Amino acid sequence: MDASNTAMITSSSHTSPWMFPVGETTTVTFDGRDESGNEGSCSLNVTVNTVDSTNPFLVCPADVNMTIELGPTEYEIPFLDAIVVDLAITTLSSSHTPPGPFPVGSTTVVTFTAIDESGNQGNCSFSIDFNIVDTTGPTVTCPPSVTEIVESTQPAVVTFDNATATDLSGVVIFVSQSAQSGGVFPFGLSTVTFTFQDSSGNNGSCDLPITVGEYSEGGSSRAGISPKAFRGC
Ligand SMILES: [Ca+2]
Ligand SMILES: [Ca+2]
Repeated sequence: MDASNTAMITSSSHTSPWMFPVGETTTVTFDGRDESGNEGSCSLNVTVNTVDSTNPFLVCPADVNMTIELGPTEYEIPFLDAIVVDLAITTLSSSHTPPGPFPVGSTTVVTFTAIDESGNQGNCSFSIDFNIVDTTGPTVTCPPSVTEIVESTQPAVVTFDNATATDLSGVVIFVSQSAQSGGVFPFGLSTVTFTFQDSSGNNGSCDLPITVGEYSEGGSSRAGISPKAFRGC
């Protein structure tokens, strides 16, 4: 505008509204002329600056709840990185690195953290749990096999030790044995079965061979027992 108050814009480098580029400075120029034909111009710089105040958005892997057999104290679990959404470049870190290993007896919470160039932070977490099952029966150890020598093909009283059992659960319950020590066993080969159970109801057993036999003619001593000299097997 000039002293005549009748100046007008004759042209401009940009018109309103104008889409200015982000992060750059653009010079806008206006040309004008008054009623006397005097021309003039002016310019201004337009700079569009961006502000990022939005936290990164993260999508974590799904929670892990894996069923495993009783035994291991830790287990390896592979998993993918979280998905990060942000308009700026972000850096991603995590509290744990796959595949672990991760402890079986407790819950592990894995947290991913993303930070954008403006320092805005976002995070997400997922958990790793193990559902422990015991499907394995106790390990049962039978006492040494027993051979009882008799003079004829008659039953014999046989004694033997008890079986022992172990289980990873730490609990073994005696269930049964098919014959008792000190009982009478028939001539020939018998089997005593010992059965134990763990706290999850799984059974384990062992079979104890009991042999009642006699020397055949020619057998002279217990130490001399052989398949050929000993009858009853
Ligand atoms: Ca951001
Ligand atoms: Ca078991």
